[in-house]
Order: sequence, then structure tokens, then C-alpha cells
Amino acid sequence: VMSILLHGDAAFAGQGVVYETFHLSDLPSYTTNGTIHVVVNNQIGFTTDPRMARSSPYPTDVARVVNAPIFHVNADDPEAVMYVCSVAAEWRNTFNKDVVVDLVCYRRRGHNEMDEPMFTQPLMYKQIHKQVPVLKKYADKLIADGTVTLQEFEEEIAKYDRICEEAYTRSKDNKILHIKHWLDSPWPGFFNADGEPKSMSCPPTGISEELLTHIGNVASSVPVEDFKIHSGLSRILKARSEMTKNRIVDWALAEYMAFGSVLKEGIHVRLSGQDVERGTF
Ligand SMILES: Cc1ncc(C[n+]2csc(CCOP(=O)(O)OP(=O)(O)O)c2C)c(N)n1
Repeated sequence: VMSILLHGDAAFAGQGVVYETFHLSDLPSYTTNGTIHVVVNNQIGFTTDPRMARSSPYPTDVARVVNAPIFHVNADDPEAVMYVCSVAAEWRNTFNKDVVVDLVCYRRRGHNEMDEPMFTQPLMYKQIHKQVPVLKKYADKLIADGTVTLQEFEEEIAKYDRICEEAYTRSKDNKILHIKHWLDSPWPGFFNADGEPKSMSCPPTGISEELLTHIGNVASSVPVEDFKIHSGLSRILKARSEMTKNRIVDWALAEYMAFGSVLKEGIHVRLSGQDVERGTF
């Protein structure tokens, strides 16, 4: 058994649990006898640039507290990555201590299906769109030097696609799980006889539809005149205005309505932290 952890670069530097885990790594009752940490260092954390995310030069510097070896490797060079991974595995098997592989790469698309990185990192993403994907680059090289044939390459791709398709189909058979099954203590009084959470009472917080419509309209408008807005964003604003007109709300508009109604009561709202510039939280 060999423990392997996969991390994002921003998460590796920013999540306290990573630092805590490094300090557990060599304690007699907690050690895994060496974990290989693989950091997918795509040089961005959701929409946050490294200079806004951490104070150390490398995202992997947190591993220096235990003097773990850290290998920075160009992820566009699969053979270099394989080489570094074998060295890391050998190190771990010889010394039974943690080791880090920093895969220096880029993220072709957004952090998730809702994220458009051209809104927040347009220059970086113009460069990224010009990059030939590593799979194509490496396949072209292997085919050109006769290591594999085009047919062998295509068969491998089809094999992998099949694994993904089958897993996707299997994921749909999952039976519905009750929340109770996820909790490790009985929480008496919290659940009803069917295992569902009991409804809790809270003071009325409703506001008039007129006020909600007003907030929806403000949230669909551009605050500054003569402001050239990204076409993707104006589409979002237009959709938001349509929703307000049709008395529909999605999560983001509901969030605006919550903030807006609190503002209307004269209470300041301060959004702070990573990614708020795009209105994530
Ligand atoms: C405990 C916790 N803190 C903060 C967040 C908010 N958050 C979501 S994604 C993200 C950045 C993740 O960056 P990275 O690990 O580099 O992944 P990438 O965006 O490159 O996919 C943050 C801070 C979270 N989801 N969980």
C-alpha cells in the first residue's frame, strides 16, 4: 500500500489541513510511512492569481516544514513527469517519508462548468488557448518517431473513453442515500422517524415581491454608464433581467436578493476573500 494525495496548487498552499497533515506525517501513531503528494499546479486557484493567494514563492513551500524533497516538473513533458514520479516513489520506499511532485501546468478551462476564465484572466487564457494539448503533442511525437502507430493511439483513447462512459452509467444506479447514513452519531431529536431532518422554526424573514423585483432589476444592470462590458457578462445580466421579469430565481440571483434586502435595511455587506471579484460567494 502506498498513499498518494492529489492537490490543487491554491488548495495546497491555502488549506491549513495540508500543513497539519505534514506535521502528522512522521508521528509514530499517525504516520503513513510516506505519502506522495502530487500538486496539479495550474498556476491559478479558481480565479485567484498566486500573488493574491500565498506569500511563498512556490505553492509547495509548505512541505519544507518537514524537509520533504520537492520536484518541480514541466507537466507538458510526460516523460519528465514519469521520471520524477519514479524517483519520488523510490524515495518514499527507501526512506518512508513524504515527498512532493509539483506538476507545473495550466488549466485549459474554468475551475468548474460555470466559470469563464476569460472574464478574470483574459491575457493568461489567450496564451493558454494557443497551447497544443499535451496529449496531442506527445501522441504526435510518439507517432512521428515510430514508437506507436496512429491506430494504437486511437485504441488507447477509445479504451479510456469506455472506462469513463461505463463509470458514468454506473454512477446513475446509485441508490438514494439518507443524510443520516453520513453522520457518525445519532443526533437525537434532530431527525424524524423517517430519518429526515426535522424542520426547524425561525423568525419570518420574508420581504415584498416589489422589493425583490427592484433588487433583481438593480442586479441586472451595469452600474457605470459608457462601460464596455464583456459580451458573456451582458448575456448573464440579460438572463438575470428575464428571470426577474418571469418571477424565477437561480442561486446567484437569490444570493443578490439576500444581500440586496440586507442592504435595504441599512446593514452594510462586505464580501471578502478569494474569487469574490467575480461574485462567487
Ligand atoms: C475549505 C475551503 N476553503 C475555501 C474554498 C473556496 N475555494 C473553492 S475552489 C478554491 C481554489 C482552489 O484552487 P486550486 O486548488 O488551485 O484548484 P483549481 O482552481 O486550479 O482547480 C477555493 C479557495 C473551499 N472550497 N473550501
